[in-house]
Amino acid sequence: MEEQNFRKNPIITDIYTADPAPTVYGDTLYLYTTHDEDELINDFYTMKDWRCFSTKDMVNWTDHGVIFSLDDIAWADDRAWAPQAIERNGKYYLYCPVHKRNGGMAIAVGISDNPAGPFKDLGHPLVDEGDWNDIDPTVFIDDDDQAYLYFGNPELRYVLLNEDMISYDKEIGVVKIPMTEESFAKGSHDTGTSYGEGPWFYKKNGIYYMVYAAFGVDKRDEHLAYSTSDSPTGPWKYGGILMTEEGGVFTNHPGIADFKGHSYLFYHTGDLPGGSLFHRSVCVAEFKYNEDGSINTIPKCDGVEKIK
Ligand code: FUB
Repeated sequence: MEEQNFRKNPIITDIYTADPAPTVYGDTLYLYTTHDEDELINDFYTMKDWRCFSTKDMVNWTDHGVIFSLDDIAWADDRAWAPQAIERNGKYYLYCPVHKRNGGMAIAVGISDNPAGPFKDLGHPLVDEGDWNDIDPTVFIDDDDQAYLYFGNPELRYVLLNEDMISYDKEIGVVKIPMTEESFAKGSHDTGTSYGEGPWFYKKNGIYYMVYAAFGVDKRDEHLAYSTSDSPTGPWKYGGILMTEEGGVFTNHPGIADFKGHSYLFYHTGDLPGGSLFHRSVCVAEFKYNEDGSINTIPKCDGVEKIK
C-alpha cells in the first residue's frame, strides 16, 4: 500500500466530532473530542459521549471509541460538551461539562488508569455554581505543581485544584476574572468583550496563554482569539485573532499542542458532508510562534504533514 504522508482535514470522517482537546503523553498525541449525533433532538446539540483518538505521526490515527458517556454519570442527563484531559501521579482525569438532572450546567470529572479510558465518574460535580456558566473546563499544572481549572461562558473563571485533581481550594473558591477590553478586546458577547467560551490555558517559554472562542463586534459566528499573561491568574492582555470566523458553523473551539517539535491548533468546522451547526468536524493546522511569543492568525487549512 502507498505510504500516506498527509492527513486531510477533517481528521475524523466516520462520525461528527467537535471541541478538540489534544494532550501529549510520551510519544503519542491523544485527541479527546465531543460527538455530535447524526440525529438531532429538538434541533439542538445532541451530544451523549466523549471520544478519543490517538496518533504518533499526525497521519495515522487509532480510534479508541467511546471513553466516557452520560450513561456513566448518574447525576447528568444531557449535553456531553467540551472536555479536557490531564495526567497526574499516574492517573488520567477528564473534565467534562454536563447538564445536571436537576437543571443547570456543571463540571464532571472522569478518572482512569489509562489515557484512552474507560473513565469512571467522580460521583458528583467538581464545579457546580448553580448557573449556566460552568462549561468548557481547561486544566493546567504549573511548574510549582499548582493545578488550575479555568472554565466559563460568558465569564472566565477559575479554581485552584488540589493535588488530588478531584477537589479544589474552597477557601479561595471560584475566582472571576475581570472581563475587560484590555484583557479580551471589545466584542459582542454578554460581558461586552469578545471572550465567548472554550478557553485553552497553557504556558510556553514563560508566557501564559489563554486561547478561546470569541465573538467579534457585529459578528455572528465565533472566531478564535488569545490573551497572554506573565502570571497564571492574570491580569490577561489581549493578543489578537488566532483564526477567523469562516468555518461554516456558529461555534469554533481551540485545542493547542506541541508534539515532536511541531505546534498544532486543533479546531472544528462544518466541513464534513452533511455538516451543520450541530454536525461539526475536528480539523488541525500547524503553526509557529513569533520570537516574542505572539501568534499570527492561522489560516484554516487542508491538513497536516506526517511527522516522525
Ligand atoms: O459543543 C458544545 C459546546 O459548543 C461547547 O461546549 C462549546 O465550546 C461549543 O463548541
